[in-house]
Amino acid sequence: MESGKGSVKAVALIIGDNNIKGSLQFLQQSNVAGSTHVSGRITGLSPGLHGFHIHALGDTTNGCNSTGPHFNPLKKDHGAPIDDERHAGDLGNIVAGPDGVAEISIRDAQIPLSGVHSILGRAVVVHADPDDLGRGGHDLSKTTGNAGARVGCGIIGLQSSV
Ligand SMILES: *[C@@H]1O[C@H](CO)[C@@H](O)[C@H](O)[C@H]1NC(C)=O
Ligand SMILES: [Cu+2]
Ligand SMILES: [Zn+2]
Repeated sequence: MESGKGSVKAVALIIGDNNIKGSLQFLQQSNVAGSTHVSGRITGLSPGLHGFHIHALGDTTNGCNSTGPHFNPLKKDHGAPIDDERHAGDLGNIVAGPDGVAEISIRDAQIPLSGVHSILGRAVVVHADPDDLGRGGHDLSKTTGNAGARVGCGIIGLQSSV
């Protein structure tokens, strides 16, 4: 893919429980105003849906548990990617097949790689359970989507744009 002048690229290596690992690429293209494309794959997951978010901190001193809450610069409630009421970091769910592999391709307008709401230096986190997208009626639905344990994560770092 042509990255183009003025685009910004980032990468996150996912490491997690058991054999969970992966590599994600982030691309913000100068000619696609206000959106970032996230692509890649994560392996070693249990089959099915897994909550997938940008968390506020790039701190893995206590594994994925120290990456803080969902990235939420606009002080909103948790929701689905398509909702107005959502955390910027709410990317919904990824789905792993029977082989435990999730292929990821997400385009989202609230996760820029530049500017005051940049996600650079923060963490991408994959959870044990499905994100209920704020609709589950659980105590945690409006804060975390009740997505359970943090089974894998990686820090989003700047990559060469060349
Ligand atoms: C992270 O928190 C979970 C509870 O949500 C706990 O089971 C797990 O042991 C913690 N991991 C680390 C590395 O502290
Ligand atoms: Cu999360
Ligand atoms: Zn959230």
